[in-house]
Amino acid sequence: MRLLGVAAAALCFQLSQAKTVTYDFNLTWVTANPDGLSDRKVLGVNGQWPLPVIEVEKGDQLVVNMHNGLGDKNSSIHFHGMYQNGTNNMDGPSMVTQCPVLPGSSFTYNFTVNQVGTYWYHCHTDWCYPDGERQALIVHDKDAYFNDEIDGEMVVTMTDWYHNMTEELSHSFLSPTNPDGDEPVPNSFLFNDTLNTSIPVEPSKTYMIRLINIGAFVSQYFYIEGHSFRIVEIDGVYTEPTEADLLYIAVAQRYSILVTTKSTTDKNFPIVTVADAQLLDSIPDTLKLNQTNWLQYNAKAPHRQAVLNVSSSADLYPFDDTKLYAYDQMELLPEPDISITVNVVMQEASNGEGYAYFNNISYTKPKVPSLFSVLSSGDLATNPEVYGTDTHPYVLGHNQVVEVVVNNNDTGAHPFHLHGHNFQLLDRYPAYGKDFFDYADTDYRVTYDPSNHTAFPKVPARRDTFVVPPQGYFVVRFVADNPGVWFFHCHIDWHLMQGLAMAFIEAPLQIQERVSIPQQQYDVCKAAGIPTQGNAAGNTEDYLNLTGQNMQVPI
Ligand SMILES: *[C@@H]1O[C@H](CO)[C@@H](O)[C@H](O)[C@H]1NC(C)=O
Ligand SMILES: *[C@@H]1O[C@H](CO)[C@@H](O)[C@H](O)[C@H]1NC(C)=O
Ligand SMILES: *[C@@H]1O[C@H](CO)[C@@H](O)[C@H](O)[C@H]1NC(C)=O
Ligand SMILES: *[C@@H]1O[C@H](CO)[C@@H](O)[C@H](O)[C@H]1NC(C)=O
Ligand SMILES: *[C@@H]1O[C@H](CO)[C@@H](O)[C@H](O)[C@H]1NC(C)=O
Ligand SMILES: *[C@@H]1O[C@H](CO)[C@@H](O)[C@H](O)[C@H]1NC(C)=O
Ligand SMILES: *[C@@H]1O[C@H](CO)[C@@H](O)[C@H](O)[C@H]1NC(C)=O
Ligand SMILES: *[C@@H]1O[C@H](CO)[C@@H](O)[C@H](O)[C@H]1NC(C)=O
Ligand SMILES: *[C@@H]1O[C@H](CO)[C@@H](O)[C@H](O)[C@H]1NC(C)=O
Ligand SMILES: *[C@@H]1O[C@H](CO)[C@@H](O)[C@H](O)[C@H]1NC(C)=O
Ligand SMILES: *[C@@H]1O[C@H](CO)[C@@H](O)[C@H](O)[C@H]1NC(C)=O
Ligand SMILES: *[C@@H]1O[C@H](CO)[C@@H](O)[C@H](O)[C@H]1NC(C)=O
Ligand SMILES: [Cu+2]
Repeated sequence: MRLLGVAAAALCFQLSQAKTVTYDFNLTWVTANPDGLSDRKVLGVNGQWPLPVIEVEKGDQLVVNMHNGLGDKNSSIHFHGMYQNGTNNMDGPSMVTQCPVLPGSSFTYNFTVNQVGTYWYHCHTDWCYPDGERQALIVHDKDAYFNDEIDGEMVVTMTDWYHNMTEELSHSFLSPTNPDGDEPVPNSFLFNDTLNTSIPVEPSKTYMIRLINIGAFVSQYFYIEGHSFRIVEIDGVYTEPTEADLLYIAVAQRYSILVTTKSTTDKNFPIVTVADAQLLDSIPDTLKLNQTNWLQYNAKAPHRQAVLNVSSSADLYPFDDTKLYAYDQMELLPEPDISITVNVVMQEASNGEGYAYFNNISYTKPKVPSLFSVLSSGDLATNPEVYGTDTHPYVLGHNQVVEVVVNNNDTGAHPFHLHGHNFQLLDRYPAYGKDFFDYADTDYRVTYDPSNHTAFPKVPARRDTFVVPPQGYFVVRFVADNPGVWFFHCHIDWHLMQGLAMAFIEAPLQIQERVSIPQQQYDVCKAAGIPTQGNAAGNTEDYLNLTGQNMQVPI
């Protein structure tokens, strides 16, 4: 009780200097046609789509009152990149930290934003964000080191786009007719949820452009004809200002760039995005991979389509984010207390469907959200068995240095995201560029050798989503200083559907001390018929008896 009093006093102090920013989100279906090719049902907010950009400042309390008015679809919201330090129950992934919010139920997200930069928010229940429930979340920073240099800022999203509902596509995707797990091929690619956008600019000014790939699947190359730029932020982490002219932006990644405009206004310049065709199993004739939008100096001047002088995406050599050193100079973390090595494997299971595995486990939802298992299991919470075998749980000790090595046995690149943290990138192979593509086409695979690796950088790049290259590896580290259940998963939504995920149960005894669940969240579970106590099998008598737990399809 006394401790609570102290915490409340500290909070009041904080609130006195910051404000509460409240959004009321009534989720409803609306019709949209952003590519001009097909009307479709999209997941809107208060009858509108695209969704509102959430804008806050560091220190603000963000409150999103979400009501599920969809009638026929479950939902939730994940605030991608937010640490949710002390508010793990506001993180959003269904069956990890909360129950799915059924039609007619409401869930209030409420947390303090103690970080800055470019983020996004999206549905995290049964693959619903590709249906439209995703948008930018910007945390403005009065103290950003580059503020003096910029005359204006803007946010631009990019995404793949499907004409069918995700659920409909999932039926043919996870099916014995698709044993290789070929991902549905998008129908188009959007630029800020539309096409043919002209971004008006003035001459001799510097703009910050916040770029976010809010897609379900496909990475995109980005460049602006005739302009280079400086990268200053990746995923909420300021970088040393770094000159570049071509980016590779995987789904969930963000880049803030400073673009200085020319002094003349006679021409407009194509802003070019190119979908990474390497990820696609087939490319229909109707699919336009290259998009032209414009940096518009002069509305009356021609808006010319870009002419790509490359034959395929393999000829593009994007800036490698391994080399984006963190501006705060945070040094390489020390030798890890725990090192976890997983191998990414995509293969056909015994039922003929294509699944994805970390080692031999394909993530399978527990019967009780893992956070609720932590909160109800007492001292047994430190025992990974409580969380079930196929949630692939790792229990991390408070403040341990954690290393994760991901070896990729698959020929595709995968962007891996960790909730509740960002991580340092120590090593990655092969580098962006030609090898990155060659590796997708050969039988050659390279796994990380801890006794023979290139020197780790003194100040590594840090972000919350890193790409593991085709048939290569990456090595990342983070400190377990944020008690919570944190999902670690491939951000390609199709691959998450196939089980390419695992759960870090970070400092469970500290979670029990810090996290409390508002009554409304228990009500949401009750409405969903999901228990809020027990182990992964829902057993409240014996937390080590997992009889009846959900299991993956046998390999
Ligand atoms: C949400 O929107 C629907 C459709 O407009 C409306 O029927 C419903 O009353 C709204 N619910 C809330 C809680 O605002
Ligand atoms: C974009 O421009 C192209 C070429 O001018 C045109 O065919 C297409 O309909 C436009 N699409 C949208 C959504 O404005
Ligand atoms: C919503 O979640 C509940 C509980 O997990 C489940 O039974 C139901 O099938 C889900 N509804 C939809 C439309 O997916
Ligand atoms: C949000 O959380 C703060 C801190 O716990 C609390 O004071 C406030 O009442 C909450 N607001 C809502 C709308 O739940
Ligand atoms: C997508 O929708 C179209 C039109 O309704 C339908 O013909 C097609 O079978 C659907 N595709 C998939 C993969 O579900
Ligand atoms: C992109 O879309 C968002 C949301 O609709 C809007 O707020 C923003 O201004 C757009 N960006 C540009 C550069 O037009
Ligand atoms: C993209 O641009 C390249 C280079 O001009 C061209 O070869 C290719 O056909 C384009 N692809 C599409 C789908 O427009
Ligand atoms: C493509 O054209 C740009 C200038 O328009 C040039 O800088 C670049 O080197 C060219 N790339 C190739 C592969 O020719
Ligand atoms: C890796 O992939 C190769 C080729 O697909 C396969 O032969 C091998 O068994 C895989 N290794 C593992 C550990 O799954
Ligand atoms: C260490 O790695 C390098 C580069 O991959 C390789 O050429 C070399 O043979 C390796 N050395 C040993 C002892 O494995
Ligand atoms: C979480 O908060 C604690 C202080 O309560 C701090 O030591 C830790 O660094 C924070 N972690 C993150 C990821 O913000
Ligand atoms: C484990 O739980 C199941 C029911 O959930 C029960 O039937 C079984 O007897 C229990 N096993 C042990 C060893 O207690
Ligand atoms: Cu993936």
